[in-house]
Amino acid sequence: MAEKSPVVIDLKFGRASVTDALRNAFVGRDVVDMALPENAGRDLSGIPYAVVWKPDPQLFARARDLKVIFSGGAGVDHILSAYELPDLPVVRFVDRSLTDRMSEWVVLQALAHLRRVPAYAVQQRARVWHEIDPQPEARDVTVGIMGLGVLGQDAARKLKVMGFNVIGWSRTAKTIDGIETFDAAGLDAFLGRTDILVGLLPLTPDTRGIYDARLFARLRQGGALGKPVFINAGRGGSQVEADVVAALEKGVLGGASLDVFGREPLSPESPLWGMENVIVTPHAAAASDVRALFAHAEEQIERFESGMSLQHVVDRKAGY
Ligand code: NDP
Ligand code: OXD
Repeated sequence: MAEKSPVVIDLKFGRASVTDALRNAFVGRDVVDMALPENAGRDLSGIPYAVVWKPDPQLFARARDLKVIFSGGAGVDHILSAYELPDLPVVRFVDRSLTDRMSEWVVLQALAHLRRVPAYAVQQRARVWHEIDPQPEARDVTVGIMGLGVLGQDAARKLKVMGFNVIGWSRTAKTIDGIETFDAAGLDAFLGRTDILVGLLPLTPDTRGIYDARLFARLRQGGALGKPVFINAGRGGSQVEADVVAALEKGVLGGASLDVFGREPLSPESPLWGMENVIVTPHAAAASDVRALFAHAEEQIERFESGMSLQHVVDRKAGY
């Protein structure tokens, strides 16, 4: 019998990464891994902690003595919008490695569109040697980030290092060195200045469908890239996919990089796969490092058990 309180995990991640991370995690605690067949019908009462990513809908009813729920990712829409959750603290995953990898993806996509990577890829397939003109610099282009939380702020700083002019928009006003920011009321002004729009918003009732035709029409036309570009790694539910396709077809958008989709995996029928100015990645911008996730949960459990406050607790009313 372990001397510390047990943990239940229900993580729809790659199995190998979970098994590997469990070897050195939660020392002194029993871990009930719901992916193992022998735990299917197990009594989950008396377990105070759950670490979950897209868990079984029955989990929260079965684990009725939970005290804290840990999200396996930075986003919490996978549980807040899909389950009748008990009124417990939900802690989201905030992690250096996840943040760094998201910023790598965002900077990569912004540079790819700046340096015409999709167009050169087409030329390469056709064995065409042709230098595309003009070649704007990062400093000629304004990247506007929607969502200035942990991920948005880090991406903003790293885009700035690459030379982009960076502005940002969030629900509440922010002060970030070297970056002009806009609050909710400043959306029009923000969009009118944006050449590359980066979506790093959580999915909530307020942000569902926010990237739609009306929004794309308000982005700056005729900037250094000619037409605006849309990059989204927040959540697919925030984009109206038909509007993204239409905006690309009509030339309201000049290109897009999409990591997230309303329905994942993206349907093989989606026109987005075949569009030459679109880069699609399979919700891979910043996957959770499972070892880091367990270390974060352990740290928060230690805090909780020693009477300190939990960190990164979700505001259930705001939805993130
Ligand atoms: P945070 O909670 O730290 O930041 C969220 C930001 O969005 C805040 O600036 C917040 O404003 C802003 N925001 C929320 N609602 C609104 C609104 N209605 N209007 C304007 N701004 C709003 O989250 P993170 O930065 O850690 O993560 C952001 C999202 O990235 C996650 O929720 C997840 O969906 C996604 N993600 C995607 C991954 C991938 O691999 N594709 C990996 C990890 C995360 P304010 O500052 O005023 O509160
Ligand atoms: C997350 C994600 O929310 O990977 O962490 O989408």
